[in-house]
Amino acid sequence: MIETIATTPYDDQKPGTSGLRKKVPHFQQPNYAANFIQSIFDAAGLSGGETLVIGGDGRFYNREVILTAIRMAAANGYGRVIVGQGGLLSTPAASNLIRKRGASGGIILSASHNPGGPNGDFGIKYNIANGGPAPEKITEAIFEKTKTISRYRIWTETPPDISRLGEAKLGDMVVEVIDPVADYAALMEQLFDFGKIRDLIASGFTLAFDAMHAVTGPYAREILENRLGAPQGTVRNGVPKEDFGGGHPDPNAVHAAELIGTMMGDDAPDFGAASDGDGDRNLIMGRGIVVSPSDSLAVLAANAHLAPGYAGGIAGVARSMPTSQAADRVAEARGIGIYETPTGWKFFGNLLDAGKVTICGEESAGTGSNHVREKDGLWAVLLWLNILAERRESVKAIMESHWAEFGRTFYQRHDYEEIDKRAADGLMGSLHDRLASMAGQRFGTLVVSEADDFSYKDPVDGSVATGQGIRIVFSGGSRIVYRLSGTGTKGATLRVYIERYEKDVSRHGQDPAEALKELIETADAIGEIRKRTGRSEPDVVT
Ligand code: G16
Repeated sequence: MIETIATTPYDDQKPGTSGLRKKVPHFQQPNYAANFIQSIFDAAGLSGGETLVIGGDGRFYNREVILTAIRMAAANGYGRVIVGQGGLLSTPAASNLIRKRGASGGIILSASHNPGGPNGDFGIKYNIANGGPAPEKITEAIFEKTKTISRYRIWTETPPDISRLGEAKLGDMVVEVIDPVADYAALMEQLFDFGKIRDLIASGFTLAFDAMHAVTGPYAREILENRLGAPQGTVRNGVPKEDFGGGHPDPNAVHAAELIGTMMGDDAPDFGAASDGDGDRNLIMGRGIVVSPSDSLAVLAANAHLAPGYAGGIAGVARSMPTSQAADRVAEARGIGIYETPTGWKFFGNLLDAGKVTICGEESAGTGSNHVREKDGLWAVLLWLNILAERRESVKAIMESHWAEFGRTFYQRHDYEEIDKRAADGLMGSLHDRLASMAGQRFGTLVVSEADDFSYKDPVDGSVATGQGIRIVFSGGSRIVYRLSGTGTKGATLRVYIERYEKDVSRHGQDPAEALKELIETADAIGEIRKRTGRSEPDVVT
């Protein structure tokens, strides 16, 4: 039976870079999740009988919200919900299912790489029929609905058991519980030469994958161990846990330090990788080398044709603005399109749908292609493995020859986490005020050639996004970018992105910190970071 429950609005349900993210206790306030889900359904313009995909990364509170979402879907006229067994679906697997099954959308419960548990983070994201994150005009419409919501609809009966595969009914709606891995693994087999990768592994090539107790564990075990023949134990931390084993499922230098340590050791495997909470991010490493996400995007763009799914070449590449320009150099050399978008995978959707680009990537450890409409951690791992299986060179050798051909773009991102929100806004506001007078200013050997606040006009639908980060470009092409994160749940996080291009091969071996020293000092001088935030060091450098 449909029940209509009276509710009152919350004023803080504006989706950020990737959906609504808050602390678990915040989501546990009365009707907080239900208000947001009803607002999604109200903004979606349903005509009845649609299919909805529902899944999440298995974090604490996942199951409760999934059961609520199923009951609300039944009461709002959906004809079918497709749910991952136990409520699990990685973000790319959900994107694939939405596309494959012709769903009108999907609800993905995740706070990505943020920590989980009763006091950790939680999130709700809505994806549209192309499988990708809802674009801004839809997230804005959802936000508008949250401001005036006065009731939500929910089915009174309990939904079927989501831990058992199969179909059952809730009212008129079918609840279909599926194996979360099967369709995704089948898609990967279509894109990559599993036979060649199997041969590589059988020849003694060694690898380690850290699933960080998050959602990719079952996917990586099935694909890497069962289908590609990597020995059991290749996948570490492979059982998803509600609190990610107390860790922070972010594949970066701080939180994947153990695997990075292994990869830098004498008996390191040939290849190492890690993924995040919901399986859309990736970290790629070789023996003695960590590949920066911006470089990984460039290498994948230059070598994708070696995998069967991209044998015809790629149409173009897109990267978020703060991502280094390494991929631009590949695109220029190959005569293919290159697009610079704001941060957020949602900005790639139109370019992918229109066939303007095949591969996209972001400095925030995300790469993906037109196979789905999300970034995809295991996809990146498999494309790297397919390239390694074809080239039979080490990761380090591949990076060195890439830099020799295209030049090296030294790159770092400095994160200042949980800083005072007012100090962060003051810092950005002051930069903004000084933009007009910036060109021509000299800082040591660096001269500012242009400075702006990045805005983007979507070439497909003409929509405009403004205020997407302060860009300071120096003559010679070096850049400093300042942005506030849109995914944090406490205070503000300032991200400072720093890059410098180096053509001279004899200088490619430098330590990035050394190669970027002058720019790093200049970033503090221009941004007045120390003075305004009281911080002398970033919390994380990636
Ligand atoms: C999300 C978005 C990405 C974005 C990243 C970082 O990733 O999907 O497009 O690059 O956040 O955003 P910010 O710099 O605003 O924190 P995820 O993996 O958290 O969903």
